[in-house]
Amino acid sequence: MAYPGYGGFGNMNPHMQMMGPGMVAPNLQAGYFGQPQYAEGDPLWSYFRAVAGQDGEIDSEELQRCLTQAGIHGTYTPFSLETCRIMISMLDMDHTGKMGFNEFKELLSALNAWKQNFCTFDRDRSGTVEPHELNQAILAMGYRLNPATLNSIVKRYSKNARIYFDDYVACCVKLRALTDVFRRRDTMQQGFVNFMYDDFLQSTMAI
Ligand SMILES: [Ca+2]
Ligand SMILES: [Ca+2]
Repeated sequence: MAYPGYGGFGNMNPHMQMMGPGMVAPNLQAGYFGQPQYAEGDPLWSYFRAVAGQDGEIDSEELQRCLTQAGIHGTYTPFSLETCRIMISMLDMDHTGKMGFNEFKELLSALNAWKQNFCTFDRDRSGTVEPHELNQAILAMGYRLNPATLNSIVKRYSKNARIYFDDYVACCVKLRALTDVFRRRDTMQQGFVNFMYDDFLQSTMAI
């Protein structure tokens, strides 16, 4: 298999995939439909509500502000707006263009894992890792990519032969999202799928 076997973001809400656009969801809440409402008892819920504001969902500016204030980046440079946009589009399973509660929770746990991963490579805490360390990180996450693919990823996400934390996260987000798009269609897990042109663009342009 060419990609990790762990459950990706695409599997986080199986109910959602069964709901067509015309169907009325029970317990409708912005960004949180099709699932039982256990958000109220969740310690993150009020934090999410505060960040999301009136529309009940988190957009890229709200996300950037919240991640910066929460100090998720630690000693590293705070996330750029572009990386926040990528995070949202990657998790936007219900196509609202913004981040709902479950999507937000999923992001926070992924971010913590990626940060830990980055820190293990950035031993001198310079805020950057070497290209070959990005290779190792990608392999350590379970992706099996050939050297040419790894090279093109490194080229895309490095600046002056270094990879910054922000770009590293953008890379992880995109790799995971595109892998999920592919995997959802690769039902036989054969490592190849057929895409119609429109389908391909719809799946990849949004990310
Ligand atoms: Ca909002
Ligand atoms: Ca959403």
